[in-house]
Amino acid sequence: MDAELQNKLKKEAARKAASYVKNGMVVGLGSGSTVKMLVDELGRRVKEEDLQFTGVATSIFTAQQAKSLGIKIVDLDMVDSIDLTIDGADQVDSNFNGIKGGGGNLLWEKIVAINSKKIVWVVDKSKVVDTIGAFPLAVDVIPFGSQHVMQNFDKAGYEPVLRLDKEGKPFKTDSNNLIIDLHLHKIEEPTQLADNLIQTVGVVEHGLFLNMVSEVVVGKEGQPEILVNPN
Ligand code: ABF
Repeated sequence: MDAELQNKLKKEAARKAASYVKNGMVVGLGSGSTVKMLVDELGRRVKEEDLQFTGVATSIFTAQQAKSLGIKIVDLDMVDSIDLTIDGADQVDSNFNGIKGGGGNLLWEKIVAINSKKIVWVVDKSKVVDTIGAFPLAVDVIPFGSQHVMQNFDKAGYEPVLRLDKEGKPFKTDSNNLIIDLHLHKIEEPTQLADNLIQTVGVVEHGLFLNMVSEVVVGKEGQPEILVNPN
């Protein structure tokens, strides 16, 4: 899919999801380029429709973007719960299992997600797959002892790669952690893998979001398609 079409489909999904936000809501705002379009649309609604809601951001970038558009942003610990979280995803399968973390924000994204009553993902159709795994699986690890975690993953056959930033230095998350990307190609047993990863000492969180999402808004030619999780 060419970049222009992909952006068009992302924007349509983002616009559709933005319509879910109502006055008075506490809304989790995800990360990534699709959510960037969502936040732009919410900012337009704040300005033109006087939409009033409270945002909880899943990244420093999202918080800064939202504030610059006049959206009220508070820390997660300032709210009892989140009514609706809208986030992006790198892949999602028919069991509503997803891979997130391509942007390195999976830790805050998952913390916000587990404190949300409803989770909606906005994706373009290229993200919807039969089996997740072709997209590298991000794992958030603390720097202390991370080389030993890498060796552990290597022995397990996960093909780990330490994520680097644009200057070739180890990428740092908003919590100053590191990201190890696993190249698994196909993840047939995501629950087992998630258990293995989270039990690895030094791992803070991983990018498997299993059966957490309530709805997926899929940008495709014509109207966006809404996939509703029956579970
Ligand atoms: C974020 O959105 C990440 O979890 C995920 O990697 C990213 C997808 O980005 P994009 O919308 O740019 O494809 O939530």
